[in-house]
Amino acid sequence: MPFDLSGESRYDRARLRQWARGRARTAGVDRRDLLKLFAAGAAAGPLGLAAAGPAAAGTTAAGTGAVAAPGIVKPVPPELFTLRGTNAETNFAALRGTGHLTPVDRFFVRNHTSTPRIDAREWRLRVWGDGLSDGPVEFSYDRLRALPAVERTLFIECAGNARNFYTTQQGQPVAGTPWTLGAIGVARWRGARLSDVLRRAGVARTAVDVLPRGLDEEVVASGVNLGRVRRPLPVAKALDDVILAYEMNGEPLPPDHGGPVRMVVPDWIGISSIKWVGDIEVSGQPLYTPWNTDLYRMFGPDHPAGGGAPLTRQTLKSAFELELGATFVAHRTRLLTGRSWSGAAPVLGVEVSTDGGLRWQPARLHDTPRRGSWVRWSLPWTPRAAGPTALLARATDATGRTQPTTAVPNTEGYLFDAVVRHPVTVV
Ligand SMILES: Nc1nc2c(c(=O)[nH]1)N[C@H]1C(S)=C(S)[C@@H](COP(=O)(O)O)O[C@H]1N2
Ligand SMILES: [Mo]
Repeated sequence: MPFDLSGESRYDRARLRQWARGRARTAGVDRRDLLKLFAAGAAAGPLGLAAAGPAAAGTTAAGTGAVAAPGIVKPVPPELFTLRGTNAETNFAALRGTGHLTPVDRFFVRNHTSTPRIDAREWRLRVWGDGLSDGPVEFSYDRLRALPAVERTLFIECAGNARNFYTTQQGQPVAGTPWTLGAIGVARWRGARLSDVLRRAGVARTAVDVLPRGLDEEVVASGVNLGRVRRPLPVAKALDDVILAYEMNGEPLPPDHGGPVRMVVPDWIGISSIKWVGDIEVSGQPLYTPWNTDLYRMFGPDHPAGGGAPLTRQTLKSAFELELGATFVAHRTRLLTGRSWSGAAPVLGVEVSTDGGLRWQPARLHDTPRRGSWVRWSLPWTPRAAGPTALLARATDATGRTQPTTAVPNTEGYLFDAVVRHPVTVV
């Protein structure tokens, strides 16, 4: 093990106070190093993570014509994906005509390093820590599959999805992968309940945090080793609705999406859903890693000094199944289609504007609104005048929240929720 996480727990109370004073070490990373990286990293992305991987250019596998991104196993052809460093963003236009679920061949991939190949027969999940009543417990793949299975349709969405619109639409520079709207996918996940695993492992009443950790490579950002990807979950969420998934859309979980087993944390930002999970620490003290301290919190003038609380739920968004800059022919009717989703509640209504936001019409919904998933919608449009215009879609969820015109900025560009102005040209 690269560093001793039990040490983290032991010293955590002290570190919590140190943290407030800016002196804590977190999982082997000196906070001063993180802050230095932060200062240097605005262009490179949070902690330079976006720049840590190989160059963005894909390589063509000889003879197949299929493009493989660095570190991604499945083909990521340009008609389905836009490559961004070690990541592949789903082209929303490629979802047109597909069903409610995102097919695996077009589900976005967000890798801090690269996809590891893990044999299910050798895979083990170790559950350990001072938040268990007894010693560590190990689960094999077969033992996990023998537990009662649950199946749910849920989105996984990166906290930075739509980050690029802070810049292109609001003129704000932000750090991180410049996703447009395609860092989201909806799948049918099947797996064991994390609560069943934790109960069998003997979670104690004193447990407060549950820290799953990935088996992918340690993340090195600008020379600082952040360790393996890991982010604590409060025990209340861990015992509520979290799934240890081994199937995606009816198939064994593919390597790029965390196979053989990943966490799926309903409604929460994508980083919570740790892929290739290899161990879970159950702790009696709050845990800190770079992923809940300097990353995935809101920083900037509109947020509390020292940053907001660690991000949990996703926000509200809408996307057209259309390329940015698509061309329409005047007086010819076309069906505009798209999807809207919210981390807070089912989406109850979607309005569309085809004149840059002056007038709005209700779109027709094609799915029963459900928590944790998106709704597909459509509206026919017959453009009249030639020239450039913007298409807008605005969702309202069951909490009554509607997408705003502008999103409150934060330095790392998380949780963009504003209505996106989708540029098109009528000819
Ligand atoms: N082990 C591990 N888990 C991980 C990541 C990672 O790089 N390593 N990336 C996280 C992030 S930031 C997101 S948005 C989701 C993406 O899931 P996907 O690649 O299946 O779409 O996985 C999360 N889980
Ligand atoms: Mo993410």
